[in-house]
Amino acid sequence: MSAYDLQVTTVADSPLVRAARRKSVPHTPVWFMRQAGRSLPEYKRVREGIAMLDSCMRPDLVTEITLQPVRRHGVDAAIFFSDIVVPLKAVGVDLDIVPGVGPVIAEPVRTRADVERIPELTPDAVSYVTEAVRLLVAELGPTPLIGFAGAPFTLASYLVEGGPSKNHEKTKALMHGDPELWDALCARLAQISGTFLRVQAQAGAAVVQLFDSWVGALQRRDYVRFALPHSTAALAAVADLDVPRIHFGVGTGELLPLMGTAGADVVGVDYRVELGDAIERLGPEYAVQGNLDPALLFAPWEALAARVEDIVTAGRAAGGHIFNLGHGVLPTTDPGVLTRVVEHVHEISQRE
Ligand code: 1CP
Repeated sequence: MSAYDLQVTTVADSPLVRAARRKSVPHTPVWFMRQAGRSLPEYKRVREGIAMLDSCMRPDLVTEITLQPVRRHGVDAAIFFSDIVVPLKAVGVDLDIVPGVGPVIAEPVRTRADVERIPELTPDAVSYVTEAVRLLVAELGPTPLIGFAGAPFTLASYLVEGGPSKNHEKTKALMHGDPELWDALCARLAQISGTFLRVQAQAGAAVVQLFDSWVGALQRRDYVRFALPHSTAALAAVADLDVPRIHFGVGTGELLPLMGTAGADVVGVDYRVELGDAIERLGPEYAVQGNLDPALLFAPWEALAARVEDIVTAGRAAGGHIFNLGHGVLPTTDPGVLTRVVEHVHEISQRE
């Protein structure tokens, strides 16, 4: 721990929040998407016999699981343990998270009547989220908590396809076949995601991230017409709160500057784009987050360390850089390697 770390007494002054605001930092802040979960033996122990969605509704368990990677790795942020489909479950959509598969929807959404059956989200419906965030903020002290939600396109893909999809064909058929119905669905999803973000921010989350994981499946013009307005609406739900907004998707090299215009302070970059190229495409008004290939955590340390150094160096060209993976931690990752990456990022970014 450096002298600076000892002085950090508020979340607003933490390296993560400062980087998101493009202010100077004592070291490059680092956290990992999907840092809680199956790569950790302590996670597997506490989850034993408890279904994923049930665990998300238990504030004691959510608090413990969210804290596990912070204790173990010394990351610069916690991410709230939940899932992008939790608010859909909360409004009454019949869905389950099937181990090894992901979210599965009992009755996929394909008609106007299906869309009209999805109610708006009210904060009362996710009171367990408010409770868990409050518990966490008290435990975390100056370490910021990141709240999150799924973006309308990605949520719509699960709802329309009925589960995880490679090609998003039913989603695209609906989008192009009945744009009005598509907009009605996504407007409702933007309300749900926006409220979910707002609940977390009002309970004390210091930063929010909107995940549009699968939006890289769209061409630019389709992104502009069918996804961007709805992501903008979701992020606007927290615009009046003092929380920096991170926006991330996979395979979004073509979309990065557009994603910034959705209302992001920080644009998450996936590992398929060189970080320096992403920074050039985005320009100086955004901070960036990323973008180590999660599969490189399986490479020999020398190769991995060299790539970590390249990313830290490239990140200096941005107004703010938050080190992360270019997508989530893979389940078979050695957690010891993650800890070593955190230490390495901190060490090399302090050496100025
Ligand atoms: O540390 C953390 O980040 C944990 C919290 C977290 C987050 C941020 C979970 C727990 N899910 C998510 C977000 C999430 N969920 C996203 C966006 C991030 C990303 O792109 O990875 C997406 C697309 C989902 C949907 C989802 N939920 C999937 C992917 C399925 C697909 O389409 O390929 C899966 C496997 C889940 C289940 C899930 N969510 C979280 C966990 C720990 C699990 C596994 C639970 C289990 O199987 O018991």
